[in-house]
Amino acid sequence: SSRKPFIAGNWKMNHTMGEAQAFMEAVKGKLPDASKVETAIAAPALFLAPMNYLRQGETLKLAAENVYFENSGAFTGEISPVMLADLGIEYAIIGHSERREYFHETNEDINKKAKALFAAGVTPILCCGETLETFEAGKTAEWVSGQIEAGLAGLTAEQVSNLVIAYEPIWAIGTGKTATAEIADETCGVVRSVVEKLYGKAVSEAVRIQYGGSVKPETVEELMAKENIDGALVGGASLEAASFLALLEIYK
Ligand code: G2H
Repeated sequence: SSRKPFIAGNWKMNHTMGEAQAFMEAVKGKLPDASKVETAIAAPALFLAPMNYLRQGETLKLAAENVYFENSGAFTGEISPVMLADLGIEYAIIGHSERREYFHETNEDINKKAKALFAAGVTPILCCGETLETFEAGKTAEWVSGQIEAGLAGLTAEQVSNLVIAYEPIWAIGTGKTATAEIADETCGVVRSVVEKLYGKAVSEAVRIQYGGSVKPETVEELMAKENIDGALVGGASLEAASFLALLEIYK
């Protein structure tokens, strides 16, 4: 496809600032050509400002792992889309399954976050995915379609063209069980067909859909070769610089 692959790390709640700095120093000058692949790290909010400084001269993009949907005000502990935009942070993950599960985020919250991010000029990475129970009941397509429809409600075609969606089957997250490339591709195809139904062919062909869930340097090539998979959202295998660079080896 004409979509540029997008490999993003998701550090979750890991690393110290010292470790983050060591990572940034280790990837310096070693990222593949940005015309072949887009790369990003989603890091704890606390590290984003220093990482933004440390990445100068590199093509690495930065992402927040979460954001609130208001731009300012009495929301103790939250960070806003305009704060991210002001620093030059390009992306924010929204609706990761861990936030849905442990922090009770709803599709409605996630939709508000998507709108607020676009308004501020930050691109959302909207996550979706089903539990093992839903997968085994054969209800993956229905479940993921519902999450996407609710997450996209009220967004414009132009916004959705620029959006990144990450399909992460919950049963494959951090468990070492990667969905087979066929299953991952099939569900990413379902996501693309929902976008087509809502916004038409051109938008569905522009939207980038990542796969996430135990992606490793050994599995990335087969996944990225699939028609509907445009990138990866990688947790564990993005923490160490050597492993992150190994994920990108196929684009050297
Ligand atoms: C899925 C993924 C990153 P991991 O949550 O978003 O993590 O690659 O460790 O399964």
